[in-house]
Amino acid sequence: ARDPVRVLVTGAAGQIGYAIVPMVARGVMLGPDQPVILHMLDIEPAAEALKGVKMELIDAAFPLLKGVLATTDVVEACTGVNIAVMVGGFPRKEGMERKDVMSKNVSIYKAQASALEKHAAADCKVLVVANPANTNALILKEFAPSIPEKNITCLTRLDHNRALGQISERVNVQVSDVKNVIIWGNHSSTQYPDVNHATVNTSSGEKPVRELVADDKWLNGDFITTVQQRGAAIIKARKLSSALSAASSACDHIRDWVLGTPKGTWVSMGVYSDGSYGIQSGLIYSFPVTCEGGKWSIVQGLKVDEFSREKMDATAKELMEEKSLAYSCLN
Ligand code: NAX
Repeated sequence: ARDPVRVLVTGAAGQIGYAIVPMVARGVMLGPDQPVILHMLDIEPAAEALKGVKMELIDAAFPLLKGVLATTDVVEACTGVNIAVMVGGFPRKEGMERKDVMSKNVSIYKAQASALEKHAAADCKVLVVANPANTNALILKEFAPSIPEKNITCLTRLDHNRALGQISERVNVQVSDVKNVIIWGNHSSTQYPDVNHATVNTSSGEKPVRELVADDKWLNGDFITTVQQRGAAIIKARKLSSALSAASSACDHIRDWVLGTPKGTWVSMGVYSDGSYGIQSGLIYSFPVTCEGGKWSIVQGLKVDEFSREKMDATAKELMEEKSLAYSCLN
């Protein structure tokens, strides 16, 4: 039998936490043959609720779940973990300044970076979900210098999946027949959902989305804003933010990273920039990536038109601003 993989979920008593832990325990993240041990971290005010989640995990009798740790101790939570899904963070509350929210998250991610660096497994893969996701991941990377930068990523797969969903609804095809959309940049409303290389699998072969939709006004307008604003639309409808789709996409992100992307398909991941596509190196920026053998690589050589260039640079600019804001919080 395989050794269990230890999966850390921070903010595990929250909404996304409650949605993702059963997925991990059922093998949605790492496959149906991979046993797991869950490490759940939350903060003191949520300690009771976290205990309740642990009770439910035990009650669900998941065959793959070989152990559950529920703790408010960061060191205990991080010890020996192979995968870290960072969902915990400080949410923006009404009337709060951007800088105050940033400052809270910078101190959380700085502390958790050190705990991961000291106590996680050497090859630990990190996915930051909590907002501002790209910048929290950047802080984590800066304060965990011994974790390879390739192992620190943030979630834009939800945006990617939202874009696939919009195309599938519009063209009236199965979502699994749509592929190779791209989310460029920040997981924020400046992200650029790009369909220029996306295709749909039809009975007469693969067709470009641009050819099938044949409505540039929609593709360059409402499609983009719908994907960018989808989070807000869900909050408006549900009075709560998206949790099941975020949890599911986080599983997709880790699964593809660990087990690989299908041939001919790429996905979007927030990863540190090596300067590809002229994006300032060191930023955590969402790129199209393929994964193989537990490693991602940025898809190279895609044509970028002027419309795309402008949008890719605008979201990079926002990330540079977030980076300076985050650094100003460190002093
Ligand atoms: P909740 O407020 O329901 O849960 C957050 C949990 O984190 C709470 O239980 C809280 O006690 C805990 N927490 C706070 N500080 C912590 C710390 N220092 N260590 C450990 N746990 C801590 O929020 P939820 O709806 O679950 O969303 C979680 C995060 O995901 C938010 O930051 C949210 O903005 C972000 N999202 C990111 C998405 C993405 O695609 N990247 C999409 C969904 C979501 O909006």
